[in-house]
Formats: sequence, C-alpha cells, structure tokens
Amino acid sequence: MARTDHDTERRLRDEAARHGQTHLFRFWESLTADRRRALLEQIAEIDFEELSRLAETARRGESSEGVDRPFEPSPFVALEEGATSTLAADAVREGERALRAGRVAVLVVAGGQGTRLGFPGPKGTFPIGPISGKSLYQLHAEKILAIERRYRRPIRWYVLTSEATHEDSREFFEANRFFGLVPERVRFIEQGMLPAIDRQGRILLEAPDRVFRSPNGHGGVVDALRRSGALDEMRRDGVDLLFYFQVDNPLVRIADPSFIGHHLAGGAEMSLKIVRKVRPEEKVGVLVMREGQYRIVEYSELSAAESEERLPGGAIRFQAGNIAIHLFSRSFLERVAGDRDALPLHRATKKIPHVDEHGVPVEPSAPNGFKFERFVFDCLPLARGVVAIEVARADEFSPVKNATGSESPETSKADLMALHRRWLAAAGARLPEPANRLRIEISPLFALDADELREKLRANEIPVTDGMHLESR
Ligand code: UD2
Repeated sequence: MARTDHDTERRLRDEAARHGQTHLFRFWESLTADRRRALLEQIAEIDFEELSRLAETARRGESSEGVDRPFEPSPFVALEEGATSTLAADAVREGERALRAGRVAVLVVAGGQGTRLGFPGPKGTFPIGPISGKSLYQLHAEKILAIERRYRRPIRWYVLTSEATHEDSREFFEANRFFGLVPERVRFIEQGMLPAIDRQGRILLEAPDRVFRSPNGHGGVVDALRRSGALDEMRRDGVDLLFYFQVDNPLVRIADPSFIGHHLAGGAEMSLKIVRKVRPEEKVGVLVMREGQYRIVEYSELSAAESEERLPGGAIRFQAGNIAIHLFSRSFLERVAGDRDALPLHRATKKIPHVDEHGVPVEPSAPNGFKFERFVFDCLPLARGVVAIEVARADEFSPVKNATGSESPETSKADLMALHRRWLAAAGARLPEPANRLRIEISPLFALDADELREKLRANEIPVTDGMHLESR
C-alpha cells in the first residue's frame, strides 16, 4: 500500500480504538489491497463521536429525539377556509404567478428501500396506473410536464435517491426517455448513508470488508441538496421555492398553486399539507405545538392514549395528520443546511444483518441493534413561519406502502380511479352504470385537475367507457 494509505490506516485505527471500535479492522489481514482501501474509505466517513453519543443515549434507554411533553394540537387552515374563501382565490393567483415566474422547483424523495411493499426495484418504478400500468415516476413526470406546459416555464426536478435506488432510478428514466421531460432538468441526488450499531454500541460490519450502512433518512435531503450544488443552482436560476413530496403517493398535486400561494401569503419558510385523522391507528405523524413551535410527532412515538384522545364532539384530538407534502423557501433550506447538526438523528431498533467475529453472515431473527435517520419534518421548529393547510384526503393522499391491505397498490389504484370519476362527474360527463364501479384513468397530460378536464370535455364530446384511459393525443 502507498504511504498515504498507511498513514490513513494508522490514523483511523487510532480513532476507532479511542471509540472502542477496533473490531472494524478484525478481518484486515485477510483483505486484498483494494478491499482494504474500500474499507478505509468507509471508515473515514464515520463520525465516531456522534455514534458514541448515540450509543450512550441508547444504553441509558433514553428516547431518541422525540418531542418532549407536554404538547398541544396545532392550529391549521381548515379545508373550508383554505379552499373557498377570497384568501383562497388570491392564493391560487399568487401561486400561479410564482409558477409563471419560474420561482418553483420540485423535489421527490425516493431513497427509501420500500421494504414493506416487497417490490424488487425502486418504488418509483412500481406500476400504479390502474389502466395504463404507468409507473409512479411516470405519473409524477407527466404532472411536471403538464405544469411546464400550462405555465410556460421549465421546472427543475430533483429526485432524491440512495445507494439502493440511484442507478436503477436513473436507468429507468433513461430507458423511458425521461417521460418527455428535458433530461437536463431532471437531477438525481444521492443521499448520505449512516452506519448501524449493535446494542453494545459496536458498529456492525455487513461483510469483512464492508461497514453496514443505511440511508440517512429523508432529512438527509437537506445536506444532499447542498452537497450536490442544487441549492446554488436554484439560487442562480432565481428559484426560491421547493415543492417536496414522497414518491409513493400517486394522488399528489405537484406544485399546487393554492399551496404555494398560502405559503407566500403566510410569510412561511416551510409549509405542510395535513389531513384530518379519522382512525387513531393511522400511520401518519401528527402536527403539534410545543412551546410555540410546530413539531411532528411520528406515529410510532405517540402513545396509544394520546392517539385515542377525543375532543368533546368526538373528533380525534391530535388530528392533524402529516402527509409529507411540503413547500420550502430556498433561503430556509440554505440556513438549515449550513448547520450540520440542525436535524437530530432518530434511533430505530432493527434486525440488522451482519457478520460475526468469524466473518460468518448472521441474519438476526430478532432486533439486534439500531439504525439512525434524520426526518425532514424536524425542520419545522427551525422555520420562522409555518403554514399548515388541510386538504381532502380522497383528493390528494393515497400512498403505496404495503403489498396488500391498507395503503397497498389495490387501495391506491381504487382511490385514483375514484378521484377521476369525481372529476368526470363534476365536468358533467355521462358515466356508464354502475358509475361507482367505472374503471377509468385520466393522464395528467390530458387533464391535470377537474377544471382542466371540464374545459377539455366542453370542447370535445368524449364518450366515457369502462376501462378507458383518457390520454392526450
Ligand atoms: C412517512 C411519515 C409519516 C407519514 C407518511 C405518509 C416519516 C418518518 N413518517 O411514513 O408520518 O407522513 O410518510 O406517507 O417520515 N425516504 C428517503 N430516504 C430515506 C428514507 C425515506 O428518500 O432515507 C423516502 C421514501 O422513499 C419515501 C418517503 O421518504 O418516499 C417516506 O418513507 P417511508 O415510506 O419509509 O415513511 P413512512 O411510511 O414510515
């Protein structure tokens, strides 16, 4: 090995030893020069101080960066107010003006491993179009294309990927010619990875020459935007707003002008859409207020008693469910990105595959250690202004999380078809009976929303049939 490699090795061995992690070099003698170098690179990226701190918190059994009690339900702009008031009409106009001025970029987080869905590729490649079989990525891409056409402005689209989804996502876009988008405006940004530790605080090795690492959570997007130069690029292009959503929600209204307008009118640095929780066990974090700051309490961190608490009228007390649709002001992201420790690391107890002291792979049957993640919603308490606005769940939120049952491809496709049936009914189209069972899909390139559909159908008499996919010709 070259001299510098030896120096690096010595330095990292010392550092590992200081933090009780000498086992990282346990298989050193059996590794080739290349594998040694690869291992050193991974070890060099480890923040030993931080992991020691996290291990200590875990050892003491303290909760990891949850929201301290007491907290209160948070206020939000209720649906009726948000959608119908004069403020609402102004908001739409203001949002459209921002879109026309090219102030808005779009970001999808797609770095998760989608373990619950049990689908081998990145979730974005999952076929979700109920008739067309279009992938989640294609549906999102077509919405962005439709917005570019409507407002006559190019839109930058950032796709947050991770080691697990980066290459496959990029290849999928390439193979599909970016679904009609201009390739230079779509950028794949890879998020960072973090090591995992066992219950004694030892960093786990996935193989004799490899540290076990997993994506650093969607909160990793802030640093990824900075490191990749995306924030600088946005600044250069005069983009000061970033619309954020999750890859698994085919109903998302990307760069919704009303949302943008409310954010601007409210002088917010970060905004979020919420839906009212109707069942205590729903898997969405809830928006709360603690000491005058907005916070999200993740569903796993809310006690059963808290999630079941009711208001006098019977509604759930902590009812503002976070559907992970946000708007960020770029300057706010720049500020958060400037402080490495702005977002805390949350600990999750997991089954983590690793090699034992003999280098033999172990697939644990019970949780054996901790993974760490940053959450994007931890930006909320840092924001100088927050707007939380309620939306109709049936119109905007139906994620694909599980292979079967709730939040599965089946429910998501059904919700998409139901939404499009409502658009058709609102446009005065005659639907064949039984209308509530009609299987129909409307391409975003045909109509992006109910209003556009009404216009299209006014201009053209189109007979609606079961199993139809309304596409742009
Ligand atoms: C998330 C929220 C939950 C609710 C729900 C709505 C968290 C912790 N919980 O639940 O409160 O809003 O979504 O659907 O956020 N991702 C990355 N990199 C990562 C991890 C995740 O890009 O390191 C992406 C992932 O690709 C997906 C999104 O973040 O698009 C959410 O991840 P998830 O499906 O694991 O989150 P979930 O369902 O626990």
